Amino acid sequence: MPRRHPLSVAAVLILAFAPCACSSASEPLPELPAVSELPRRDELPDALTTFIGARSIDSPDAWRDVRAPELRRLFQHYVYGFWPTTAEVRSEVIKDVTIAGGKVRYKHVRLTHGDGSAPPINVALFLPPAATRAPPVFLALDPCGNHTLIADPEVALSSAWVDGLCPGAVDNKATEAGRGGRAERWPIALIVERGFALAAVHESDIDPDNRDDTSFADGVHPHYQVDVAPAQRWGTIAAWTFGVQRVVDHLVADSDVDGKRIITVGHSRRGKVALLAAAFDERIAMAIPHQSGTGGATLSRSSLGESLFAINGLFPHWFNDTFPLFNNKEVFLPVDQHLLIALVAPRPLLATNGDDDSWADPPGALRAVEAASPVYELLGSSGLQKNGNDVLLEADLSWHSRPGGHSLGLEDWQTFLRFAEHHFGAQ
Ligand code: GTR
Repeated sequence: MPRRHPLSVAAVLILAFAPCACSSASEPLPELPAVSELPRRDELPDALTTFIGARSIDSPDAWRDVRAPELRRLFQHYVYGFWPTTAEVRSEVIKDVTIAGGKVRYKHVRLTHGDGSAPPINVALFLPPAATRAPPVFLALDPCGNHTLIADPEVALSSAWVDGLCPGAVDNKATEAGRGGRAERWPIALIVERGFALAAVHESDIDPDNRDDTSFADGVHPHYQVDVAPAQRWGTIAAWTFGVQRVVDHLVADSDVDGKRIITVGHSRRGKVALLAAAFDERIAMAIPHQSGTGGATLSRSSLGESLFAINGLFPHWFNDTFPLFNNKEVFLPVDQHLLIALVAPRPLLATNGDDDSWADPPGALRAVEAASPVYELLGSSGLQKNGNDVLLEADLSWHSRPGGHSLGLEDWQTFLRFAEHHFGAQ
């Protein structure tokens, strides 16, 4: 029998708005040119020169006050779309028990947000059962539901839309047969044994990954009004980022985790979100985008891997309706992805890769972290550190590639934990 935690009484907590270094969706952007009027830039846009006025950025204050806000606006305007800056979040503890033979504490927290009309976000918090201090927490999206992360009947079965390829999926609904179906990607017992927590969220609670989103029909989109032109509306990656920020709203107020040591981690399309959320929200202390590829940690200007033409064609709902105008015209982008990495500086960031995962373009991600490093250095970090071709894993800004292809597994988590332990100390 699982042990019921003394705090298991359903408790509702209304979170105060935590200060958030988020973008403002309401600022007018009249000065940003149409895509057809942008200058060609064959080289990567320089991190330390402004787009407007070509001003040189030579101090941390100038970075924070001028260049970083400009970059966030450029990324929202030309790539991801604008999402709501804040929303009121209410947290309800649905269950708090120990599972996995007493090795893991599972706390199910349900978040409602905004006017309460949007679907709730179900957070599965997996915690060390006898922590003497609040643990750092990995925050991650998964496509198939929290019940697929560990085979335990205590974990709530998702009621949100699931892709037909998810374990146990029947007619795009989760079933009991899917329990633990993705457990090999999530070594929960190891994560908590090393003194970390994991906050997992089914991405469909925020926005189902389907093409309906081009009409903004499902997920969070119809529940929030963002006052921007249609071409700058938020796509699914921005919607997921908005949802991750609402989970951060909860985590910074939950005394069971260390709200000052939140790590966004994600694989592939969810790696894009792990990076974007950290770039826009300084409450996130570390980012580990894993095999995040195009629109993530690799360069749009890279000729390797997935092109903008491919990603915008296959996934028209991921970005805003301006980004496809750069298909085969990447050199006209006023930003590139090294600048999204730079927005995380000086917080630790590790871009992980697989040697055979050429679609996600590991060399392009290495070029991106190299080009972001001057911003880390400006902000007092040593940035990327190399010895010849070898990248020091433990540096504040790092890149790693292991043998193998496009996957998430135990070896990757060993790398994530090594990086996190180095920066946060063994727990
Ligand atoms: C691919 C897509 C990539 C990556 C990947 C994934 O098909 O082209 O950008 O996001 O899906 O999420 O697994």
